[in-house]
Amino acid sequence: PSTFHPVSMPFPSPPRHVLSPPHPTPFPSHYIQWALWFFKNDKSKMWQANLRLVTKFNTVEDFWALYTHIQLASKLAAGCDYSLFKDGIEPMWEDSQNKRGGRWLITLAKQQRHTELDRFWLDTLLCLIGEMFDEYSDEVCGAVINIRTKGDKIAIWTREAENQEGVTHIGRVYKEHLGLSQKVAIGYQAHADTATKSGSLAKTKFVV
Ligand code: MGP
Repeated sequence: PSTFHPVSMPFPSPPRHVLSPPHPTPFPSHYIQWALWFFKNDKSKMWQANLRLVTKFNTVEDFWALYTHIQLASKLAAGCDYSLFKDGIEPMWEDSQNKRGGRWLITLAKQQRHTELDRFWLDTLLCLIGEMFDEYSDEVCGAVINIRTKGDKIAIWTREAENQEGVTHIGRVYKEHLGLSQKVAIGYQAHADTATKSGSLAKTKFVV
């Protein structure tokens, strides 16, 4: 029966680009969903209770919309963190995808907060979402920035600390993208060592 059905009537719609970019650009090769987390240090609570999921996204456009909307890392209060992790991996050592892994750690001097911190963090985010680590991008779990009075830190977390080939490839590519000089060395530590360290320094497994 040819009943009139308003929903299926052709309806002139404005050109797509008027409303949104013509083709929301998915990330390369497959649709990785990313999740941004925020940590605010409230010492009356357990560490995990201070960690909050902000939002998830899976297109370049949504990444920039988010990035331009949130506070720059250098403007966060001391004790705060941002973490960007693949959806389904929580930004903590205990997650099954992190527990055998570790991190490439960039430790910054206090004055670098004003000169390099925001650029380093944006470069780190772009390395992740652009999947810049070739065949080892699957090894990446996420990245963390810690805003700390004693000196800020940025790290890329990978899933398997024993994967020397993957870990060192990621470290070399990362260092190059940050534009760090050959003379600067960065170190990789296993989370198991970080979690059980007694002094201030966890043992370094790899250096590039
Ligand atoms: P931090 O926030 O990574 O570094 O860890 P910070 O504040 O610079 O301290 P430092 O020890 O590296 O000098 C601070 C503390 O937060 C740790 O000692 C843990 O108690 C807790 N913590 C940090 N992380 C990443 C985790 C985690 O993944 N799981 C749990 N359970 N606690 C964590």
